[in-house]
Amino acid sequence: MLKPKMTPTRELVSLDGTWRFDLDSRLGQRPWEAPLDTSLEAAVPASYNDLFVDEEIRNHVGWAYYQRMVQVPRGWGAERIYLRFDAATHAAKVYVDDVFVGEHVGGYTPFAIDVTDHVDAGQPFRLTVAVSGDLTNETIPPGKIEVGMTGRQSQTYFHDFYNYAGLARSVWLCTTPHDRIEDVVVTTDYEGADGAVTYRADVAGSGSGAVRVSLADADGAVVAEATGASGVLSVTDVTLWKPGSAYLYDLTVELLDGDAVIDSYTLPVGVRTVEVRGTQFLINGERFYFTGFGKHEDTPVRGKGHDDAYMVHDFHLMDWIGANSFRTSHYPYAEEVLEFADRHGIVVIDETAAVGLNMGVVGGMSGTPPFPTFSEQYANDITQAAHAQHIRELITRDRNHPSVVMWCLANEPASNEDGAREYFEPLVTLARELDPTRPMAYALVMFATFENDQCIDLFDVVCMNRYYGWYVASGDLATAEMYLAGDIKGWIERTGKPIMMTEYGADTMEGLHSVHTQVWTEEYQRDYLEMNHRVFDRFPEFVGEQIWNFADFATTNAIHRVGGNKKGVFTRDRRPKSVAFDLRKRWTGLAGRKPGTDASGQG
Ligand code: BDP
Repeated sequence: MLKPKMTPTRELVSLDGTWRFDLDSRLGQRPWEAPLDTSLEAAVPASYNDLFVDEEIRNHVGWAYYQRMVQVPRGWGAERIYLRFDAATHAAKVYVDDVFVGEHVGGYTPFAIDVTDHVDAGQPFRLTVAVSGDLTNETIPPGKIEVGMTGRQSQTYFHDFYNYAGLARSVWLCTTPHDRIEDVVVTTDYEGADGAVTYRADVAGSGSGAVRVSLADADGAVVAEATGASGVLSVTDVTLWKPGSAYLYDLTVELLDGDAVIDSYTLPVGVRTVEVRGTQFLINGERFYFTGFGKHEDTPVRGKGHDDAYMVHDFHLMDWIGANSFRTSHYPYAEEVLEFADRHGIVVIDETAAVGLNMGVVGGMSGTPPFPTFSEQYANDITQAAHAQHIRELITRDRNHPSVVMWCLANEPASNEDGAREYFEPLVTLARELDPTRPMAYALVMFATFENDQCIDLFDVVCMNRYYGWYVASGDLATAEMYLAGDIKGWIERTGKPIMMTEYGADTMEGLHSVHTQVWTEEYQRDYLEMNHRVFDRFPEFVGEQIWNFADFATTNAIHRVGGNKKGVFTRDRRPKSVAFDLRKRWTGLAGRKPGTDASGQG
């Protein structure tokens, strides 16, 4: 799906700002048919939960209504007009005046609704959006709604981060011509100094126009041209997109009627390759070592609301500390984030919202599920279909980003349980059909061992989430070190695939110190990470380290969460804990090389 933007043939109006807001339980029947009877206003983009001082709103189960008036520009009479929601978490129903115009399920991918027949150029309309943050075993991510002793509904779920809901990303009113470019797909390759950009333009409307494409370099000079809805553009003396050294071309796709340009859209393109060969992860044929973090979209007050200021600051903190990559744990992030990574050469592991497909986590440290994860009761055919739809929407949104080097199809699923393989095999097939160029992974839960995991051979890279020295062997780093080394060795022997750590971390209360080995102190976070790194550096098959987490983040109420998850290297307001300075020493200057190795990857 193309991100809306201004082009010579397209316009858009931002609908961000404050909208009328209230909960379904406080509004009458069919609230979209009149101005919402409320004095509340919610900021868009932002999750609604932390905006107000109101527990009922914060923990609401059910629909919440957003509403505003929208003025359609008067020059739009001949255009196709659509609404574009960058995200509505987790489900939305949209009304124009009294009329229901469309809906979407899935909280982190965009959707568009054609409203050409419902609005008039030069006239205002009332836009109402109902948003639901509810999670059940048939949504991705899954959750459970229960009615407790008080008679109130409450939402539980199988991940620790707070289930923020609402219009957390921008909303737009946009135009395209009726005959239009609907989508563009590019893949890139190179041989020696010659680059190749393979493109396909999907056209919608009457279907009669011809397609013309041109590729311009960063100075705006056209370096290749072609006609036809698909083809290959050759780029002599290509400048590659590299981690830490981004270079983007601009691909302009035009739909023509004779000589007249009916539609025009420009897409940034980075030429690079990604490949897994043996135990190596290669970008442009060179061994790449991931340094960085699992992150969250999470800030005070906004919740999961996208914020350009935090985005820019987070990228600069990553640069300062020497991080060359991050994982979009545990859901697709705002498109602005991927565009920024494209422009600045940061490498992204792009993850679906499938977190919590694991009944084992309910069993605590025993990992014993109360009932099988892959069963009618929990992850069933409907869940799998929802997961497939998420994969479709993620890959079709993000496949043109050079920064994205791998898809992560799930976080910590019960890949050790029966039924996991049957559940995942068709999803991997689907993902590979949608994108045959990028490696696939899932982040492995600690209960899924090299002895009992049932899925790893379907995937390309072993991504381990491991907490030795925290949840296992808490406070005993000597024992933790032995467990960790044995675990990594086991995976190497079993798979012969590249291995990386996608999560390891220790909750740390900033300002807490001790001369003794004490969990939660800043010294323990340092010693814990040092121990992990000592082990990683022993294994040539090890291709990366992403610490859990970049910053502290909001969680549900839980007795082991003191004001949220505190495994951040930065606090929630982005102040460094002391370990940040140690990491900076380890990571800066590596330029994608494994610590202790030279440019050829030799130790
Ligand atoms: C892992 C999860 C992550 C949690 C982390 C933790 O993947 O979402 O936040 O544990 O407990 O299992 O800190």
